Amino acid sequence: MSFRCGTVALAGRPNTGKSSLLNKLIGEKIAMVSPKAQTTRRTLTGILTTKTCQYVFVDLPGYQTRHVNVLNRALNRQATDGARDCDLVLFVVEAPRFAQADRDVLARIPAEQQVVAVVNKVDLVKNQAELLPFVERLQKERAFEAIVPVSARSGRNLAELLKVVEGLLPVGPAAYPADQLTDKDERFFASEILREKLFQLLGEELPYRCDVAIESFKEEGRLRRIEATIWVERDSQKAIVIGARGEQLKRISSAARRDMERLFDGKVYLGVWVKVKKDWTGDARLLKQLGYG
Ligand SMILES: Nc1nc2c(ncn2[C@@H]2O[C@H](COP(=O)(O)OP(=O)(O)OP(=O)(O)O)[C@@H](O)[C@H]2O)c(=O)[nH]1
Ligand SMILES: [Mg+2]
Repeated sequence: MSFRCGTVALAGRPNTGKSSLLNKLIGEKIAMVSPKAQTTRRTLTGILTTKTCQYVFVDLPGYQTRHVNVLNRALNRQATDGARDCDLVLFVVEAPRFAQADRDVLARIPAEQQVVAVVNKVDLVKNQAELLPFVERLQKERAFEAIVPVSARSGRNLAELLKVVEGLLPVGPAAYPADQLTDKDERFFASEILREKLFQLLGEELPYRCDVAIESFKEEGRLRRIEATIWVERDSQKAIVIGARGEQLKRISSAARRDMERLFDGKVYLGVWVKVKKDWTGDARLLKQLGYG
C-alpha cells in the first residue's frame, strides 16, 4: 500500500469546534479553545502520522463577521487563503445548525477544491433522528466528497473521519518527521496559552481588545523564563485586566503558567505586563509586528 501525505484545512464560521477537532485528531492540546467565537487568530499546523498516512491539519481562524477592523480583515485573509492552499478542506459546521454565516464560508472555498463536510458536536443532539434531515439539507449546499458527523468532545466517529480523509490525500512521502507534532515553536504556544486565558477569564468583549506578545523566552536548564506583554486599547481595559490588587492578572498568569508547564513538561517563570496601545486592532503596522500577515 502506498503512503499518503497532505494538508487538510479546518474551515468554518467561528465557534464550530475547529480547534477542538484539531486537538482531538492529533491527540494533544496545542490549539486554543474557548466558548467565545473568534478564538483562533493565528493559523496553526497539527501533524498526525500513522503507518499509512501523514495528515497535516491546518487550524484556521473562523471567518469573521463581527468587529470589522484591520485585524478582522487580516484574519479573514488567513481563513480564505488557508482554505485555498491545501489538498483538502474540512468544512466544519455545528449540528444541527446551518446559517448564513456557514454559507458565507462555504462560498469562499474555490469550486475546484475537495471539501468534506464535518458535522461536529453531535453529542449535543439529543434526538439523533434530527441528523438525517440535516445531512440531507447539507447535501444540497455543495457536492461534498463526504459528510461525516463527529464529536470533538467525545471522539465519536473521528476514526471514520481519518479514514475518509486519508482516501482523499495524494500519494507521496511524509513532509515532516513522524514524531513532529506542529510547525510552531514554544514561543508561539506561550503566547497562545496566555491569550487563551484572556478568552476564558475575561468578559464578553474585552478578549477582542487584547493581544499578547512574548518579549523574551529563555531556557535556563529545565526552567523557561518567559516575559510577556498583554496589549489593550485603553487605560480602563488595563485596569480590568489587572483587577483589584492585581488579582485578575494573577489568576490569568497562574492559569497560563500551569498550562505552559504541562505542554513544555518543565518549570516556567512567567512575567506579564499589561500595556496600552491605542486602537491596536486598527493599526496595520502594529498588527504586522504582532504577526498578523
Ligand atoms: N458539546 C461539544 N462542544 C464542543 C465540541 N467541539 C467543540 N466544542 C466547544 O465549542 C466551543 C468552541 O470550540 P473551538 O474549538 O474554540 O471552536 P473554533 O471553531 O476553533 O472557534 P474559532 O477559533 O473561534 O473559530 C468550545 O467551548 C468547545 O469546548 C463537541 O464536539 N461537542
Ligand atoms: Mg479555533
